[in-house]
Parts: sequence; structure tokens; C-alpha cells
Amino acid sequence: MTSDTTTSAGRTDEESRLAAFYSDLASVDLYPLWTITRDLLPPTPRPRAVPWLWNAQVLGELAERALALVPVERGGERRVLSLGNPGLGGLPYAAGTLWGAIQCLGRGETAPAHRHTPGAIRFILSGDGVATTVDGDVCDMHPGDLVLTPSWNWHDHSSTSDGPMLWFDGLDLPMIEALDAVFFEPYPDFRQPDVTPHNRSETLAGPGPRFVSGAVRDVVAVDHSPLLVYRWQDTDRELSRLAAESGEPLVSLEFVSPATGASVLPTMNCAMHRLVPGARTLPVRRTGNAVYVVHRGAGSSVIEGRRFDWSQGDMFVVPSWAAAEHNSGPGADLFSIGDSPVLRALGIYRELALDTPQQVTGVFTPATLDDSVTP
Ligand code: GTQ
Ligand code: FE2
Repeated sequence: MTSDTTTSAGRTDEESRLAAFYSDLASVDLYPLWTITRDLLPPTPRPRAVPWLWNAQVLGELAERALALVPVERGGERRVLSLGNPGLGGLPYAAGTLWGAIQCLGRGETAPAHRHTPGAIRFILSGDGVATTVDGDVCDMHPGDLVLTPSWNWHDHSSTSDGPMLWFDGLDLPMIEALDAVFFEPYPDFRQPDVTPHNRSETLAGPGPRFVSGAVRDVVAVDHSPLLVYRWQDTDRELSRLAAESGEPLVSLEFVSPATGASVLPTMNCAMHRLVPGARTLPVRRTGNAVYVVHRGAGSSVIEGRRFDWSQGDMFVVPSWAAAEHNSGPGADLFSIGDSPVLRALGIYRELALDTPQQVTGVFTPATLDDSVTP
């Protein structure tokens, strides 16, 4: 037979055979690469998460309403409002690989003990008197402190104070979910015993440096840091020292394991950035998603051409490979989490410094509460 033989349906034999071929492929769950229309191999990363910002006043007000309306119990486990990136189509994730959230605990409350394979960090926003017990070590929390609850470590949060406390939660949950490796287990009791002395990891961690300056880390972590708490006084002192020494508009330090110099968790890095008054930085692209929390001060970031104005308590997302530059009039300290340790471990981390500021093509307006529905 030749291909110009025309069938009764008006198709050549060749066309009929091709149609049957595609239909057979579909019937046995095979896709021919040449017909796949989604861009499987884009020239540069195309994260679904978009640059986004959550306003501190809005977060604070809704956290307060959660405190008044919703108890903390087994099942729900935590009073947490998760940052949902609108690019992710309704998923409660700040970015494709990262969970970011605000958590609050009222006076005398306990968030019950459990453990899970996703690792977590806490960055304390406000209030006092809460301790997170991490595998039996009671870690006191104060504003500006970083507390680690590594993968599969038991953890519960308990308040002994008379006021509420708020903190930022960062987890690698979406990444571990993508790897189909999420496990979860409740602790047999509501909470772990309150042993003394508290903060054992701080005395046992050893004398190694707790910070490394700059963004480039070559050391691959296979375990989490033995130090579970990084105190704000130490972070602040190190930032001041670095800023004075370098004279740069922006100094960044990464929290590291004093035992190995690697990132605090194998999956997530934590960093603090100080912008000196009047600082203007040039844009940089980096692989890996990041979530920022404004610890102090105010300023703006231009992310992929859009300007995000921020001040204390705001949280914002810089997706992988988005060009981001940071500016501050009064000066600012920014805390950040990111997934770069995984990219570094796999040899696919990249950075590209751009040499001119971005054209600002728009200004981001954060969502605000509609006054008519706010009691
Ligand atoms: O505090 O243990 O934001 O398990 C999400 C899951 C916090 C926690 C979150 C959690 C926790
Ligand atoms: Fe947890």
C-alpha cells in the first residue's frame, strides 16, 4: 500500500495509521515527547510561585482573631496561618519547596508534641515566655531568636507567659512532599517533660562559629546543627561586626552548625541580612526559593521589576531565579529561609549578579482586610 491510498473517511492510509498509533499510545499511558506542549525544559527556571508579600498588620490582626476564636488541640495541633502563594493554585505553600507561616500561642497554652520528617525552623516575632521542647531539650524563645526543630525530632510549644507570642514557621514540607517522604507521629503524651536546665544544646554545641558571612556555602550538611537555638544578641553582634568591617551596604550571614560549618538543616538554610541606612544593592538571581521576614526597619525590594515596600513583620517570597535587589532608607534587618542547601548538595546551585538596577515596572499592593467584614 502507498500513502496516497485514500480511505472512505477521506484520510490517507498513512494518516489512519498515525491516528491509530496515537490512540494506542494513549490507551497504554505513553506520551510521545514530540507532542508534549508544556515546556519541559525551559532555558531558565519557571517557578509557579510568584513574588508576593504579606503585610504585618494584616497577619497580626488575623493571628489575634485566631487566638480569640480557635483553640489549640490534638488533630489541628497548631494555631498556624500559612502563607499561600497565589501562583500555586490554592496550595498552602509560600513557594514550591517551602512552607512559611505565622504561629501564635496564648497564655498558658501548649501546642501538643509530635514529630515529622519535614524539618522546621522558628523565627520569633513578638511576645515572650514560650519554650519549644526539641527531643527533650527545652529551648526558651525570645524575639529575634532562631530555633530549630529538625526532621523527626519531637517538638511541642508551651507558654508560661501571660500574653500571646507570635513566631514565623519555616518548613521544607513541600519539598519532602514532592519526594513522597512525609511521615508524621503524635507523641504519646500531650507534651514532653519540662526538664532543667533549659537550653542544653547551647552549652553542649561546642565553640565552633555559629555564623558564616556571605551567601556561598560549600559545606554539604548530612545532619542538622547540634545547636538548636541562635540568640538574637549573638546574631546582632555578628551583623554589627561584619557591617563595620566590610563597609558594604548589605551584609549577610548564614546560621551554620558550629560542629561542621554546614547549613543548620540539610534541607534549609537560614540567614540574616543587614541593610545599612541608605543601602541600595544591585539585583541578583539565585536558584532556590526564599522567604523573607522583616525583623527590623523598613525598605523595599525590586523583584522581577516590581517594587515591594516592606516594614517590620512583613513577609515576602523571592522565587527561584527571580532578580531581586534590596533598598533601605532607615536601615533594616531581614531574616530569610531558603532551600539552597539541597541545590548545593546536588551541584545545581547557581547565582548571577546583574550589574544594573532593574527598571521598576510596577508597585506591589499587599492585600488588606475589607473593613466591612472586620468586626
Ligand atoms: O509548630 O510543629 O507551621 O508541625 C506547620 C506544621 C508548624 C509546628 C507549622 C507544624 C508546625
Ligand atoms: Fe511540627
